Formats: sequence, C-alpha cells, structure tokens
Amino acid sequence: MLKNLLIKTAFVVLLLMVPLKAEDGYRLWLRYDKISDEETANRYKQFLKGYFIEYDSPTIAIIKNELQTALNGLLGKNISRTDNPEKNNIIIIGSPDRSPVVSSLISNNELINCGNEGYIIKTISTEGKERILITGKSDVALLYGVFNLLRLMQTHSSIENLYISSMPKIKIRVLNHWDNLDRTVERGYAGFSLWDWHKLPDYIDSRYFDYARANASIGINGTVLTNVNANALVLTPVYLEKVKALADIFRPYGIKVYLTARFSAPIEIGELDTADPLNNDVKTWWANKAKEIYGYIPDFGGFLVKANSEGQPGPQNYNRTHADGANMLADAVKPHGGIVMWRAFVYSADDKEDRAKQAYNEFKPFDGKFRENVLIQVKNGPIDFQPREPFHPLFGAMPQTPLMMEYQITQEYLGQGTSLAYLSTLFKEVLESDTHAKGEGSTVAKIIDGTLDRLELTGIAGVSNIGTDRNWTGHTFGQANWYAFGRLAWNHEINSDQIADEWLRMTFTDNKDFVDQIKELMMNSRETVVNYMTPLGLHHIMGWHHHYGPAPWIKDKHRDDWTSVYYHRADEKGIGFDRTQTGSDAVSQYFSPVARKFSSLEQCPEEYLLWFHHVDWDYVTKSGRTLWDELCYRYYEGAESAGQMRTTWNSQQGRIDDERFNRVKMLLNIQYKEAIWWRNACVLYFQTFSKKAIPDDFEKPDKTLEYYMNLEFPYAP
Ligand code: BDP
Repeated sequence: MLKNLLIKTAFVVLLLMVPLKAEDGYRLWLRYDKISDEETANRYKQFLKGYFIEYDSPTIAIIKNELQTALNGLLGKNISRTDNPEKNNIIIIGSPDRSPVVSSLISNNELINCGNEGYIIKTISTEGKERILITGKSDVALLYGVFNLLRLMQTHSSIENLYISSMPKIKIRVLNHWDNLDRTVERGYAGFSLWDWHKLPDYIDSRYFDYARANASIGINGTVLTNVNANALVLTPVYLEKVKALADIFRPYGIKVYLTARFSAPIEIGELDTADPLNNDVKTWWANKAKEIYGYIPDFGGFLVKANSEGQPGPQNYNRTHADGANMLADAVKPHGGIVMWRAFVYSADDKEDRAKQAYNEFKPFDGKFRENVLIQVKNGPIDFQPREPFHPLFGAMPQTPLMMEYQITQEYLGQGTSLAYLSTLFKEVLESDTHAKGEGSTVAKIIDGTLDRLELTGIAGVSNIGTDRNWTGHTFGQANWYAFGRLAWNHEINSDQIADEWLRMTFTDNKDFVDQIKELMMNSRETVVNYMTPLGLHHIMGWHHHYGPAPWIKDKHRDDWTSVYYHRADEKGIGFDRTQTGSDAVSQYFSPVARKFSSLEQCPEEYLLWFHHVDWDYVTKSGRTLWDELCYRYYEGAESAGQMRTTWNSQQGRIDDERFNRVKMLLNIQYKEAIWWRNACVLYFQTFSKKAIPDDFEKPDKTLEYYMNLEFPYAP
C-alpha cells in the first residue's frame, strides 16, 4: 500500500517537474508565443480591435481560426468578428468581387498585378480611423495576406501605415515527397512518411492539417505525394480514395495534390502488354486514368515523372523520346487542366559521355517540342544535389520550354539528418547565377520565373525533408530549409539573411544577440559543410549507396558513374575532372562568356576549380598556397568552423528552451565529429596521390586511412 502510494506520489512530483508546454519543435515557425515586450504588444493591440469578413468559405474559416489562434497567443487577446466595417482599428478581409465593403475600399484595378494568389495589405486611414485591409482575388490570396500580417507581428515589425503588394513570381511551388506506399522515405531523415496510407481515407491524422497550414504560411501551393521512383499502385482506385482524402484537406489551404506516374503503369495495373507512348491503347489507358483521377480530385495538379533514369521505365524502352512520353501524358491530363513535370535527371550507365553532359544532350534537341502543359524539371546542378555544383547548363538552353527548378531540401549530400546546413544560400547562389543566355543578367532566376523567355507556366520544386518526427524535419534547423524554400519560391529576390532572421525570430526568440549570432552561424554553415566535405569543386565522393560519410576511395563498381574516382580523378600529377576542351568539354554546354570563364584555369572561380579542371598538386591557387596545401587548408578550415558552430551555439544556452537547445547541441557535436572524419579521411586518401605532407600547422589525423576505409554503416538511413 505504502509502496504504491510512494510510487504514485513520486510520479506526480515528476510530472510537475516537467515544464507544462514542451517545446518539441512541432509548432515550427507558427508558435505564436506571447510577445513579452509590452510596448510592442500594446501597439499591436491598439490596431487589432476586431475583424470584419463579409462572407464564408472553408478558406475563410481557416483564416478566422488562424487569426484567433495567433492573436490569442501573441497578444493574449481574443479578437472578435465585427459586423461594423466602419469601426476604428479593425482588420477588413475580403475580395472586392465578393465583398461590397472591400470593393468600396479598393478598386479591382489596384489588384491587377496580383494574379489569383497575390494580395495587398493596406492601412486605410479615413476620418481619423485606421483600418487594415487585406485583399486579393481569391480566398487563398487572403490567407497568404493574413500569414504575412502575422509574420510582421511574429517578427515584431511595425503594422502601421502598411502598403504591401505581394504576388508569387513562380506559379507552381511544390514539395516533392520521395515517400513510398510502405511509408519509408527515400533519402528521408525525419522518420517515416506523413501519409498513413494504410489508415487513409477513414483515419485523418491531424498532422495533415498542420502540414497544410505550415505550407500555406510560406506560399507552397502543391505537393507531390509519392516518390519519383514510382509505384503504379497509387493510381489504383483503393489508393485514389486515399489521395482524394488528402486533396480534400489540402484544398482550402491552396494546395494541389500531384502524383508520380510510373511509366509502365498500363502494364502493371492495366491489362496492356506495352507502355509505348505512341500506342493508341496506351494513350487511351492514360486518358481514362486521368479521367478517373479527376473524378476523385477535380483539381488534381498532374503528374511528376522520372523516366529512363536509374532503372525507371520510360519511353526509351520503346525507342521513343522524352518528348513522346511527356506529351502523351500531357494530352491525358490536358482536358482537365493538369500539367506534367517531366524530370531531366537522366544519365545512363551505357553512355560513356561525362555524366554532367548527358541531360543537356538528351533534352536540348527537344526544345519547343513539348506540349504547353509540360514543364521540364531540372536539378540545380548537372550531377546530383552535391554540396556545391555549378548551375545546370540546361538553364538558358531551352528558351521555348518551361524549365522548373528542382532543389533538394532533404540533406542527402549535406550531412543528412545530423548536420546544420542552411540551404537558402545554396538556393540563392544558383538563382543568381548568370547563364548569359540572352546576354548579361540572364540569371537562372529569370529563366525559372519565366521573365527571360516570356513563359507563362513556371515552377519550382523542393525535395521534402519532412517526416513523422515530432519536429517534422529531424534536425530543428531542417525547418529553416523548408521555410526558406517556400519563401524563395514565392519571391526569389528576398535575401537569405532576411529569411534566416525571420525564421529565427519566429522559431526561437527575438533576443538580439541570439538572432545575430545564430544567423551568422546559419549564413556560414553551408560553406562550412562544402569545405569539410567537397572543397574547391570536388563532388560525389560520399559513401556508397547510403551516401553517408566520406568515401573518395569508391571504385570498381558495376557503374563507373556511381564511383568516387570517376569524379575526382586524383593521380600523382593532380586532381579534378577536366571538363574543358582537353577533357569532356562539358564547358561547351554553357554560353560562351560562362564557358570561357569556366574553361580558363585562371578565371574559373575557385569553388568550381576541380569540377572543371584537373589541376597539378603544385599549382599555385589564389591564396598563394599550392593546390595540395589549399586543399588541406580548406578541409581543416571547414572542420574548424564546424567546431566554431558548436561554440557559438553553446554560448546561447538559456536564451531558448532547453529541449530544442540540447537537441541542437547534441547534433552539432555529431556534426563536428563528422567534419573531422570527412577531413581526415579525405586528406589521408588524397595524400596517397599527392605524396605531400599535411602542412605543419595542422594537427595530424589520429587514425589511419585504412581505419576510415574499413568503416561500415549497414544501417545508415
Ligand atoms: C539521387 C538519390 C536517389 C534518387 C535520385 C533522383 O540518391 O535516391 O532517386 O537522386 O533524383 O540523389 O531520382
């Protein structure tokens, strides 16, 4: 008896010791914690005495709910709906077309540049009254506007004298989930797939709503639910019921659902013995399949296709082209308003051409040959989401074809689930690269937003890093990459600094020292990772298969282009892949000013040096150090900066909640260990070719190369 009582009491005491609100990262950047600075809070309160909305819809219901939750949280105050639009200090929300009050305050003309998703937030000052108008042409535009207003408050910015007019620069802003029907996630490091296929459509996880809400808050308007290495089953009625359930949830948040289409589906789930895109039965099969899908989901977005790449079936199995394949599917979805996102990530083991050149060679000849509802989805660089790659040469090379950007938000090659690498700087680096396609200033951004070639259909995709982990992304800082992707997809002109600033304030605290220090840490983090993994243009030297950790020694596999030696080409003379005229001539796929710069050993930016050149160990780099010394220097510098990240983070203890602080702290320790591991393994391995000493000032690796080469990780994610 007594024992039982003691145990119970101890349990209650323990419970009381646990902080009431666990800060586990679930709330992402939408925490809405009370603003502690009274002055700011009071100023906000003054302007938010109620809201006026004239009509209802599922999206409007979401808006009201978000406003209530946010203002309750941020200001500790309920905001109530008012029937009187003339009241002072209220928010008025609505579209001029549907709200007579709104149309009396703003003309449709003023919204002319807003498209269907853009919005205006505007302070209306009349007769001593101040009202904030949030307007746009659609309900979802209003939702985006509301999230913008809330972001201002979450970042403690002024909400006085507002005039914000914002419209997305890119039309299709999608996440690509590499999620399988068994809930595993290809290259996912945050648990399993969010989509609980087994229990859908009857069991609706509340996370689906929170997922949609988070995406809407950053303007993401589409989600491809399934892996590019596709399973045709998702196109069968049993699964389409489930997909429909998700689509119904996401719709009021402005999010369309897309699926990956397995090219051989007519054989696998149909009764056909071919998937030849020019075969009439195949065409009819897909047309009927599309009709069936639209029967479930009237606003279904369309298909994403990986064809004839890494073993996936495609039109080339029937001696047809990518254009034949893409156009056939495009015709099937066209009557319903759907699109096809056809991936350009193709390279073949049989093609002896430099892998970096193959996508361009295969796709460029088809410029202008695709249907108007086809986008070609191109990875940011010509190989595969490496820590650093030059921009993909297809950007600018297909002026008559909408090219979509594909980024990887999940950090397959940037430390996976254990590393902090803020990717906004990577995203921006690519967007700002100048292709010179139509002279100077022909940036990748202008190609994908359609302005360079006056293309209407535009898109951007990010391979998702989201899973069932309580904090969604495994690493708390993975959330920043999801956030940054959305913000840049909406407006690629925002800078990474601002995005980090917003995210930090909303996610953690607005403590100035914390924000300043951690922002700097974030801004340098990707370069740090590049330095300790693949400095000076090195690439694809990671672990076999799982891609975890360093393995520059990988060779003699069934595919050359899946080895490391194929890419670094180290020998006694030097290191690097000669992609100039004397080598694979990949440089010739770029427009001449770019090609000239990349081909010249002197002018090639050092960050791409070994991407384009095989360079002698004694070559003198810009720092005055020889290539070998410079390589060592970068590896050591990278590892040192990873150590510095720990120190910076640890100096912030107490500024944020212990739970998230400690998690990040432990992960930064792992990252530092991994940085040393990368550094030591790579320097020791490349030393076997350079035969030179590691410069004196650097501490020598305490393990042998053999030790590193023997490490195995059979269960790496
Ligand atoms: C590579 C991944 C592989 C993907 C492939 C793709 O290692 O798992 O299937 O890209 O993009 O980065 O299709």
